Amino acid sequence: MKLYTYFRSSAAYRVRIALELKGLGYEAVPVHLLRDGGEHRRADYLARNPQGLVPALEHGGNVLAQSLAIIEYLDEIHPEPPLLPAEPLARAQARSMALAIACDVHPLNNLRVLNYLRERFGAGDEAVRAWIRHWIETGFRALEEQARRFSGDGQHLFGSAVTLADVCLVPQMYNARRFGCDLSPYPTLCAVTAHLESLPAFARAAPEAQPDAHQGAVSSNCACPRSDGSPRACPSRAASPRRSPCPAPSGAVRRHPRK
Ligand SMILES: N[C@@H](CCC(=O)N[C@@H](CS)C(=O)NCC(=O)O)C(=O)O
Repeated sequence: MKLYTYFRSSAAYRVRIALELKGLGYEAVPVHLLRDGGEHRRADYLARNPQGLVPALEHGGNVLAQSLAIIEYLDEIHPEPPLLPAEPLARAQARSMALAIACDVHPLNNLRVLNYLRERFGAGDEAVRAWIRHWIETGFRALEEQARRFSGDGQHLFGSAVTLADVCLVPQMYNARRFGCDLSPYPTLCAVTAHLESLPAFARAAPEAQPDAHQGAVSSNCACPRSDGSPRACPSRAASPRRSPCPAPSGAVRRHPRK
């Protein structure tokens, strides 16, 4: 199995988590989203994956795009541990939480969307950061309420075992920290994330644990480049230690350094 991945891609991060949870070995093929205008736009990558985004999974000579389709495929061919509950309503609830992140939050903050805001509408750095935070916080408000209702143990978004919803939450929380969201209104999401990040499978899938996180100067810059694709100096290094997403004990909000 080959996974076309970028260390900071949250969609690729989801698939890495699923592969790790299932104990599936894979070859990681890095696709740099910033270098040379984006390796995902090159003809050889588009020939494999016409959608032109990461991740893509190559398996048995076939290439699959879309992280959730890939994860459900993995779940079907390697059912243990299951990433969706067995009961139909529970499955739908877990999917609903996953989709709230994958469909309603993440796409709005994708690189090509941010670039379009800059190029077409002249948005500057602060406007782009405000946009990112707005959509993450809007999504998290609803998700926090759903987590309060559906978490079985305060350690998982739905029920008491890892589901697709958790697989989507951790990468989105990573982005929320990167972009300086105030996470204090989301204590349930913070507690769930803290638990999940303590699990070895999630730790192995984390951006800072990926070989391409350490390849060259460009990769240590933010995946929120200038519109010409050139890297921007970023105060948060790619390999920055994982930090708790929760407010500091004093009640002061712990923020990711602003870019
Ligand atoms: N819905 C897709 C989203 C994939 C996606 O947006 N990937 C991002 C990285 S997280 C990407 O390749 N962005 C490149 C760009 O926007 O130009 C999935 O879940 O796989």
